[in-house]
Amino acid sequence: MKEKIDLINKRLKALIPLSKKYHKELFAAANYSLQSSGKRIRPLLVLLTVESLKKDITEAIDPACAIEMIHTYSLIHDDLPSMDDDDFRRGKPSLHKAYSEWLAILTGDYLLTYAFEILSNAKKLSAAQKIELIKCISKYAGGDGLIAGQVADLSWEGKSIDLKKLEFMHFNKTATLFIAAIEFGCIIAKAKKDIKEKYINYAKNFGLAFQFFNDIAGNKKESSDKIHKKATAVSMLGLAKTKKLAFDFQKKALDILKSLPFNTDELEKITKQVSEKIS
Ligand code: GRG
Repeated sequence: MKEKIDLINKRLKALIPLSKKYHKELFAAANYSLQSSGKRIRPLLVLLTVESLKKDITEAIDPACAIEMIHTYSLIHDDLPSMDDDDFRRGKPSLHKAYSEWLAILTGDYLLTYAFEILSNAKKLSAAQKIELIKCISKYAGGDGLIAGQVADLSWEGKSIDLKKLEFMHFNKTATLFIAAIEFGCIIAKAKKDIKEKYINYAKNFGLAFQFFNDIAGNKKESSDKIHKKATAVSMLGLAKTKKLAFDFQKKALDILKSLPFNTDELEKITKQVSEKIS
């Protein structure tokens, strides 16, 4: 997996070269956020899906970077004072702290827009595949996807919510980009409809497991969720029930992988990794 992370990091760097133009700080800021200690789970999922479907990953690298840019934009905007107001991200000052609030907003806007440019220019993919990729990410990152999750998260802050609302938030804030990443892999590898459906179901379960494990890890420290009195799985269900649900979703994801007629060892590995620190 390390080789693939290196490929992603190298390409991310190449896609945003440092600039000497009047607005060079935009590109410096984008690099500041992108070249950090992110785990690169979503771009890895694109590459690992393509590889499991026995296709060359070369043409998947740019679409994988596009997803990482969209994820990074969402983190930059999430950290803003008007949203979660977080001073640190990926082990260093968040972008609005290191630069300025206005530049953080514009850098997020740039990464989101640039992701679509990268998808429309992706080499070796047909026009039909590029349209499919753009349709897919527009849906999962859009108003009924990632942004819906963020609206729910902010508007329900400090309020008591039911489990249905928590699931809505988790699904949209987290599972959507996991689904988009894995669907990207299926589109690039031209997977058949029934196979694609199985991969998407795997992604949904993995994404939900990831968010539940994230809530468990966040519960240990003075997290932003606690400061903002946000409902989390742990605050609503307690630690034991949250752990059970997290491991149930992870098991379902792993069972789906096992049912696929491909070598999914690497996807299995990454699915198991997310619970390594949870006992
Ligand atoms: C601003 C539209 C918009 C959305 C923001 C990303 C997000 C939605 C909120 C951040 C807070 C949060 C806990 C979101 C759930 C998704 C999640 C766990 C993000 C962190 O993903 P990792 O752990 O991060 O993969 P790295 O830094 O490793 O890439």
